[in-house]
Amino acid sequence: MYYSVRMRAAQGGDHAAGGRHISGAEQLVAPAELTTAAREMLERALSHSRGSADFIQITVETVKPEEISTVPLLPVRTVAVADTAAGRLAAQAALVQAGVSAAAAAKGVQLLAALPGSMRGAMVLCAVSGERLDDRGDRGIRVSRMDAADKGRLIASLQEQGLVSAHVHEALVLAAKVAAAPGTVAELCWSDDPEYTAGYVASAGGYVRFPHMKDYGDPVGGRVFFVEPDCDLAGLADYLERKPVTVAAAGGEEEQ
Ligand code: WAQ
Ligand code: MG
Repeated sequence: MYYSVRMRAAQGGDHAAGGRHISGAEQLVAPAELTTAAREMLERALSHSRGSADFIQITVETVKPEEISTVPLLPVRTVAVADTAAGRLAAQAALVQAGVSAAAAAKGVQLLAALPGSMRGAMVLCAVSGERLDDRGDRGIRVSRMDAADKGRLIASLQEQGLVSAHVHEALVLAAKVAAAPGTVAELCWSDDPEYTAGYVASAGGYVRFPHMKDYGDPVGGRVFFVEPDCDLAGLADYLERKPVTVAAAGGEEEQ
């Protein structure tokens, strides 16, 4: 048996009552890891650089092993960019490379850049027209019920590549689930943590990091999922929010 452990934290009350998003996290853990996972999420919510949370919700649910499917880990590449403007341009090029139209790629960057505050989930845009397709407002779609099949090994292999921040392995897990989803073409993300300026473009072809996607100190980040024009949005949301997924290196022998 496994547990899905999820956390969301806000300032000024519950997100649903207009609270400002502070932090969120999701893991799939074995029973022996449950209390540690929940404690670490609580600690993260209470000591976040985005501010102090006055609403924290931690949800724990059982997941049957037979419900969990495995998706491939994406290869990681970092593209050096001089500053935010260069990072956002390079990200647009990577989106086009992944199959998003130039207009939709530009629209995605513009929409994230223009956000007045961070959403707690992602917006969904048509990869051809750039039109926003979801009706979730600033809630967006929050991907959940996913984790690395072998977190220790993933973290160790990222460390070998000089990538030590938890942001990277958490984002890689999320991006792998999104890239494997039916109807997605690519994803664009940059962090909402004011001190973390990196972002990425991911698709089934890989995870491309850009060290500067926003200026240091900027607390607004977000995610855009670009989807095929005929994408079944309800099916996509159900998969992203509800389907338990572990992420494993292709050819890896991670235990389930
Ligand atoms: N599902 C959908 N959207 C999410 C989720 C989720 N589970 N978690 C976060 N978001 C959205 C939400 O709008 C946040 O404001 C935004 O993404 C940023 O979230 O390779 O740290 O957790 O160096 O701040 C990327 C680069 C780091 C990592 C991403 O995102 C690297 C990051 P954060
Ligand atoms: Mg954050």
